Amino acid sequence: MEPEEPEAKRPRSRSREVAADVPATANGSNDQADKPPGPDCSDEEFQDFVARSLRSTEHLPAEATQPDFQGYKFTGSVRPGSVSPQMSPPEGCCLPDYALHPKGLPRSEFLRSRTKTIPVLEGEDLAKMRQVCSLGRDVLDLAARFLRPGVTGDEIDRVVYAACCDRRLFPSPLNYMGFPKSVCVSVNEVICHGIPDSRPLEEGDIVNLDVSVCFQGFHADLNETFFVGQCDEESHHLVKTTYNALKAASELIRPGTMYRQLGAAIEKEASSHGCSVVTAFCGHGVGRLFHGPPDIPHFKKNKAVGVMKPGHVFTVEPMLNLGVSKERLWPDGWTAVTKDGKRSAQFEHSFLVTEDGFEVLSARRGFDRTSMPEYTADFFQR
Ligand SMILES: [Co+2]
Repeated sequence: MEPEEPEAKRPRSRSREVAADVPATANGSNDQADKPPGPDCSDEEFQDFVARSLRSTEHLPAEATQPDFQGYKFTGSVRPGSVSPQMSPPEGCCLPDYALHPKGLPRSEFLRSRTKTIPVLEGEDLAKMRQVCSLGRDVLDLAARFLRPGVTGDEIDRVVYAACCDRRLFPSPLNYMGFPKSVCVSVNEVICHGIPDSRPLEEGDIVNLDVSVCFQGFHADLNETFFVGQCDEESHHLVKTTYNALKAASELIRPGTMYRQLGAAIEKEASSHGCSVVTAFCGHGVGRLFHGPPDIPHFKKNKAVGVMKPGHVFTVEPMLNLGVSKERLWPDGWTAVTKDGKRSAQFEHSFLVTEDGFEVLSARRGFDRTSMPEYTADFFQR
């Protein structure tokens, strides 16, 4: 990954105006800078934060784009809304190489993944990795607090963007391989990579928020699936099983475990509860690269290479479906949906391999980091 892009090379951006409404974080010039509203702030502070997030981007050009879905046969009931224009990178953060690339190509990933060597993080690098994961957790929790019926994906995206600006984070999905937004919002039958758009969340939806952020050259990656109001029993079953599949895999993380072993634990949990596992998307190494080695498939009998060693950092992010495991891609080139239109859920953590087990780098604040807590629907109820 290329470090900081020289200021002069940056395009004069809309976010310069956006930033005017966001507390300055440079040189401690603003008291708020050190303490942007966190996920546990008071209701009043939170409302202020949301209002500021939405206000700071409302002057963006109104014209929105919609890829051509004419004649497309949808597999389920979710329909795309319109997608507002892409934001410029937040000011003052360290940009990954794809941030300003015309097609968002991550050259560093192409170069380094050829070696297949899994980096070992220690010392200052590991400290930065811990820090970015905890900041990523704050961003996810802030966005999750905002969820309710009527909120649109686009509004969630603006809240995530503002939370990143406050913390001098680059939202990793922004322009990655051309992705238009700062977060993935995947509703119901959308498996992953849903583009935030004008569709309002509805009572009974399940929604996955996949937050990835970059701080001082290190990426964090985590996601959770939430219940919007009252959801049906099947959805509760799916979300719980998916969480437990990630937890089952986590229990194998320690030095000496082969990366290919995780898939069997996930698939066992899924199939014993009548769910299927998506095979098209994998967990991955994370750190200086948003996506690096190793690949971590979530299904049994996979051929993943590598053995866990202390200092390895990677994601596990199983996607489970109520119906078949196969997916289809929307004509927008991103949105992956289930082939039969039935619902899909996902959970993801960034894990560090320690001397005798693992640390959940993206754990919720106040929870033990050496194991995942037992599933509680309340965690995810909105
Ligand atoms: Co990931």
